[in-house]
Parts: sequence; C-alpha cells; structure tokens
Amino acid sequence: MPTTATKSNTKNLSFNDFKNEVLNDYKIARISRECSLLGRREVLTGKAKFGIFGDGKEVPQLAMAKAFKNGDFRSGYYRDQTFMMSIGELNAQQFFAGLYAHTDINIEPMSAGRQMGGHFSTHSIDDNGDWKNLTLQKNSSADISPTASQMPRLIGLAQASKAYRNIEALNEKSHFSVNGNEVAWGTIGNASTSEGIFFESINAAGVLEVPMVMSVWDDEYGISVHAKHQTTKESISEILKGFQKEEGTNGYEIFVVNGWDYVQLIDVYAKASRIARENHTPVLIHVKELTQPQGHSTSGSHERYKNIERLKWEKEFDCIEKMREWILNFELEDGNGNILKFIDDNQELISLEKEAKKEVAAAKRTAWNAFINEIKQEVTTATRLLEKVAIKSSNGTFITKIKNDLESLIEPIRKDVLTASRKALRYLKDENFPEKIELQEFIKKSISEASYKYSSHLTSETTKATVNISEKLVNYGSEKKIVDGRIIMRENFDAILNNYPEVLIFGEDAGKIGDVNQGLEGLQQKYGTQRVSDTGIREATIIGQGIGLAMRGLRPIAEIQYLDYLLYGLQIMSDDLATLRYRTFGKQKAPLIIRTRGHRLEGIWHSGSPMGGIINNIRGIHVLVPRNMTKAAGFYNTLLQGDDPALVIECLNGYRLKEELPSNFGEFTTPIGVVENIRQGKDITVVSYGSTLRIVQEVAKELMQIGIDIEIIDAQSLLPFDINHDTLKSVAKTNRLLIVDEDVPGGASAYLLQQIIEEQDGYQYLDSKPATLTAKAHRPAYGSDGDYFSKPSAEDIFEKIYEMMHEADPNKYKSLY
Ligand SMILES: Cc1ncc(C[n+]2csc(CCOP(=O)(O)OP(=O)(O)O)c2C)c(N)n1
Ligand SMILES: [Mg+2]
Repeated sequence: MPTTATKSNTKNLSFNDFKNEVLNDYKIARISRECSLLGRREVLTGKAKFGIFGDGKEVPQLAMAKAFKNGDFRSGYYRDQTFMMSIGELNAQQFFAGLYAHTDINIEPMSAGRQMGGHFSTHSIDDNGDWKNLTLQKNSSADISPTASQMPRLIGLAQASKAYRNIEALNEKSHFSVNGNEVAWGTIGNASTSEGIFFESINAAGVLEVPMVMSVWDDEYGISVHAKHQTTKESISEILKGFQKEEGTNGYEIFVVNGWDYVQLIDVYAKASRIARENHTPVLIHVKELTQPQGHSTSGSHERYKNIERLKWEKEFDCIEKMREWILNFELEDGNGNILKFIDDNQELISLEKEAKKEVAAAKRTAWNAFINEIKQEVTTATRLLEKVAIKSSNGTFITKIKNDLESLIEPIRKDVLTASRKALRYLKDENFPEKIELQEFIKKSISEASYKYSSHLTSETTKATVNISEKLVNYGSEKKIVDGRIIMRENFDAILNNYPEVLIFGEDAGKIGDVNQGLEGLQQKYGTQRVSDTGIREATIIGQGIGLAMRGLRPIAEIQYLDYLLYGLQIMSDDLATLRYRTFGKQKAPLIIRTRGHRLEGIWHSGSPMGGIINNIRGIHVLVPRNMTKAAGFYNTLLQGDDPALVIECLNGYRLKEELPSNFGEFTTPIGVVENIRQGKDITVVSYGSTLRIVQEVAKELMQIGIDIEIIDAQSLLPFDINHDTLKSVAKTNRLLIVDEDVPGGASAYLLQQIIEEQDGYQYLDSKPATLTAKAHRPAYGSDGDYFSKPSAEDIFEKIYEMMHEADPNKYKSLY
C-alpha cells in the first residue's frame, strides 16, 4: 500500500537550527519564485527568447535536496531550479545567464548558453578532460527536452551504485562511489509519465533493483492537456500499485504526498533516501497538488485552459504560500512550557521576502550586464572598423549607414555584429586598403571564436579523443590457426573483461548463452552476472543503462541484438548520448560502446541496414562498420582507450566465416576515422563497408578476367570518415568513383559521396559521373531471391562497374544490353 508520512525528522536538531533551516529553505523558495517571475518578464520584454520555469514546484524540491547527498545523481527536467539552488549548484545570476544564453561556461555553468534555460547540469569533468571526484559533489546529469527522456539514463545512473557495491575489483575507483551508497534521483512531470519510455524505465529499475528515487511532480496538466487525457485513473501512483514491493518480492516503495506539505515532504524524502540507499530498492514518490502559477511556459497563458475554480485553487494551494502559513502558525512547546515560534510576526517574513526580491533583481542586472557588455565590446570593435573603412571607401555612405544602425541597437546580439560587418565587406569588394584587411581579419576571428562558442565539443577534444588512439597491429602466433569469426569476438571480450574491471556487458541474451551468436560464450560464468548480463527486451533502456553507467566512470558495452531493432534505442542515442558532450560544453561525457550486428540476413526486419538514418541522427557518436571480426575486436580495443561513445555494427554473416586467430587479444587496435585500401587497382575506386565489401571483393576477381582492375576502399568508419583523405588519393589515381552499400538510395552512400566529392574535393579528379549502388528503397524481401532482388548483388555490382567503363571506353567495353 502507498505509505503516507506523518512525522517530521526534526527531532535531532535544536530548535534554533531547525528554525534557521526552515527560514533558509523558505528564502531559497522565494528566490526561486522571484527568478521565475522576473524570468518571464525578461522573455516578454525580449531580452531572453524563451522561458520555462519551476514556479509552483518549489517546496518538494527543498525536501528532495535535503535527502540528496554527495555522490548522488539527479536526472530530471526543466522544473527543478529550486532543487539546483538548494543543493548549491545554481544561483540567481547563473539562472539569468542561462536565460540570456551567455556563452561562457564559467558564467553559465549549465551549458554555456547552448541549452535554453531550465536544463540543468553539473560538471563531472575538469578542464583537462579528466573525471572529477564525483563522490565529493552533488551531481546532476544534463537535462534534455524530450519528455521522459531523462528516464533511461536514470536507470544506468542508479545501476552504477549497484555495480560499485557488488563488484569487488571496482573498489579502487573511489572517486565515483563509496560502496554504492549513491542514489539516483529522477524527476518527471505527471503528463510525461504517459511516454512509453517512462513505463519501460520503471519496469527496468524494478527488475534491476537499483537505488533510484523517482519523483513525479503532479500539477494535473501537461501544457493544456488535463490528467484525464494523460493517465488512467488520473493517478500515476494508483496505476503503478502493482509495482509495490511485498514480502519476498522485488518492486518499489511507493509514497504519495501533497506538494505543499513541507513537513510531510521532508519526512517522505528522508525515508525514500534511506530505503534506496541502504537496500537498493527503488522508490516512487507521487507528489500531488502542485501548481503552475504562471502557466506552462512563456509561450502561452494558462487562463486559456484552466477554469476559474482551478485558478482559484492554484492560488490557495500555491506551495510557497502554504509553507508561509505553516511558518507563521508554527508553535512548539519546550520542556519548560515556553511556546517556541519561528518568527514573531508577519513582518519578519515580509522583510525576508523583500530581501529575496532585491537579491534576484540585483542578480538579474549583474547577469544582464555581464552578457551584454561582452557583446557591446564586440559592437564597439566592429563600429570602429566600419568607421575606418567608411572613410576610405567610395561606398562610405552605405557603410556609415550600416555602422549607425549597428550602433543604435540597444540590445545587440552577435548576429547583428557579424551581419553588419559582412554586409559592409561586400561594399569593399573592388577596393584595397589596410583597413579592409583589418575588417576581414575581424570577421574571420569572430567566426572562429563563435565556432568554439557554438560548435565545439561535439566529440571529445581531450587527449583521450578516440581519433587520437593509434593503430596497433594484429599479431599472429607462429602456428597459423583459422577459426570462426565469433571465436575472435569471444577471445577479445575475454581479454577486455580481464583487463578492464569497469567494463560491463549486457543485452538481450548476452548473459547466460553469451549472445545469440556466442561472441560472449562462457564469459558470464567466468566474470559473474554483474559484469555480463541478460536484460529484458527493452532497447531504449538498454541504451539508457549504458549512458548512466558511463556517466559514473564505468565502461559499459550495451548490446542491441540486431541492427534492425536499434531504432527503439535510436531516439535516446540521438537526443541524449549524441548531445551529451555538446550540450554540457564538454563538462559531461558518457563513453558508451553500443554493440550490434546487422546487414544481410533475410527479411524485412532481419536484414536492414538503415545506415543513412542512423548516421544522420547521431552526430556526436562514432559509427563503425567493421568488415570482419578481427576489425571489430580492434575497434572495441581502441574505444576502450578513448573517451568517446560509439556504435559498432558487426556483420551478421561474419560469425561463422573463417579468420586467422590473433595472438594479442585486447591489444590490437583498429584506428577510427581511417579507411583501408584492401585492393589496389587502376580503373575505378569502389568504396564500400560491412557485408557488401565481400561481394565487391568477389566481383573484383570476375572483373579482372575481362581486364577491369578495381581499387577497393573499406570505409570501416562512417563517423568520422577518412580523416586523412586517403580515398581522395585513390580517386586521384583511378579518376572514377563508385560507392556500394545496402542502405536505401540516397542513404549512407550519399553521405560518403558528399564526403569524398565535396569535403575531400574529389570532384576535380573525376573522369566519369560519380555513382552509388545501393539496395532498393523498400525493405528487403525474405529469402535468397528476396535478397537478390532487394540488395545489390554481385551481378548488379559487376554490371554497374562495367557500365561505367563502357561509358569511358565504348569500343573496349561493348554494351552488355
Ligand atoms: C517528446 C516530447 N513531446 C512533446 C514535448 C512538448 N512538451 C514540453 S513540456 C510538455 C508537457 C509536459 O507536462 P508534464 O510532464 O506534466 O510537466 P509539467 O510541465 O506540467 O511540469 C510537452 C507536451 C516535448 N518536450 N517532448
Ligand atoms: Mg504537469
């Protein structure tokens, strides 16, 4: 049954301490509320673009903050500003810096202005790119906007405590955990619990039995849509009752508490913390009766969809007002019969409220000045330069007008500075004088600085960046041994598990049977169920487990059984994993390795190769497509030395193909962002990857019989692709380019074409139209004939290449048809 708390946990505090704590809490709540009120005004007056605030949710967050300890992690959403203030990780000035999008990470520590306000985070990484000691600080994983997407990562953040408590070899990694005592705290809005990944996550945490405390901030609405359209029985705690832990079962402790009841909240959160921390039992706290004093966001007004009674109720049950009432009415009789009160009269509270208002107004001003002065300096530099070129230029009057317009802006932004400067430069195109060069240099410098401010940290820029890990060659023993590809995977994973106690491998069928292709055969028996484990069928939270574990210093390898089913996890890879480093300006990372297998089996859902969709959605994650298991093993070895996340797609039909057994498992590396020239030829460069490569290799022999000599490049790393531009060298030699893959037309082949033709300037060497040969637009039909007519066959490849050669030399290569 849901438990409702009754007693406060104040008995160990002296009355004075208690009073100070309460008044301090009240002040934080007031400061937070003032931020929301002023924040909305900043948006409405145009100083900030958008605001979504935590008003109406302040009091439960004070209680959560009290139970939150060093080493703990939060994974929440945009209402949590009060919590962040209460744990000391956000102040009013930083709040406004976020609202204005100040690009200095030291001034706007949440994201250096990259995320809109209300997306909170703390720094896990120091300036050298190394982990900080996370047990000495309160941690918040960086928020993202898609509703409920904080959930999958929360599972991993909680699971990390379990790993640290139960895996002895991890004891040395003390800067991430103290015996697994850390709790992962989730927050979510009531309406967002309608999302599938919410339920998937709740179930996963129950199965995994991880220390997670999940708070639902329930204000009855999701923007304008009432709970009756969101949640069966309009109550998330009601419908989750089946998750209640009972004698001898796993499951949750479930609490229900009103969000305006400060005393009960403190009690519930203290209990929840204890249950999760000590027993690793997950807890759900349904916090009801919350409000939205200003409506959902700055984009609309809630008067449009709430009736008068509701609006009246919201005023009355505003959690801060309720807390205020409680403070005013609080009386306690001490041992001597004296009545103790927090305050003597209302006036004391009024002056505290005034103080909060003043503090926030001052913080807002400071934040604004810091933000605008930086840009004003850039305006000053630009106007001075414009003035100078205007004097010299025959188009001086036009340039002066541009300068005056720029100068007259009261609230300029960087775009204004650059628009003015770049437009002025156009007027100087036919003129030459030193001041013009100064203007050009200014523009180039501004764009380069902006590039760091707005575009850095997509992938690692630290010394551990995976692209910096150099190749270490495969060694073979003196006696040549040929084995199935899957043996190579297994032996390499064995070496990895042995070398890295922080590696955990998990996925559907990954544990007991050692994955569906037995690349992990026997490894659960050898390394235990904590390190090699089966999961439920739930791809989004398998990825989420990986993200959370990786954010706490572990090196998870999350297995998605087949590439076709990656799409269930793709949203969270795209929204969360791929953006993590970018959205925190390099202050958080999750070097998760995602292992999957795909391409070329048979049938609509067992042979897909949706590479274009994948690479376009997950910039920020490396995408590797090894052609055999030795290459794949090398990629895992490289990735573990680096600090970037990656997706490795093994070839499904490669596990039973024969490869020579290496002798240096766990050591050899396949470099990332490097192509491999696997056949020298002179007539045409064929770029391919994964399963189609083998067909291209077969076709090469057939072509040779009629005198066509192709060069074959294994792309092997799609993101990043060919950092050294080796493909260009091949194209410069053959002057012809064909890209073969089994994605849809215009999928990954189009990306490769863009990279080679545009990025590498390959167009200049071409004597023939560059071409792609792909699968059909539809998904592949079942069976061998389905495959033959859906994907590029050996004959298709042969004829495509022949056709290109025919076009080049019709006399030598007569038309086949
Ligand atoms: C996947 C997704 N769909 C829609 C939205 C737009 N959206 C933002 S907040 C929100 C309502 C969330 O309501 P609730 O979870 O109750 O949180 P509250 O704002 O009420 O605290 C919606 C629909 C989104 N951010 N993500
Ligand atoms: Mg809501």
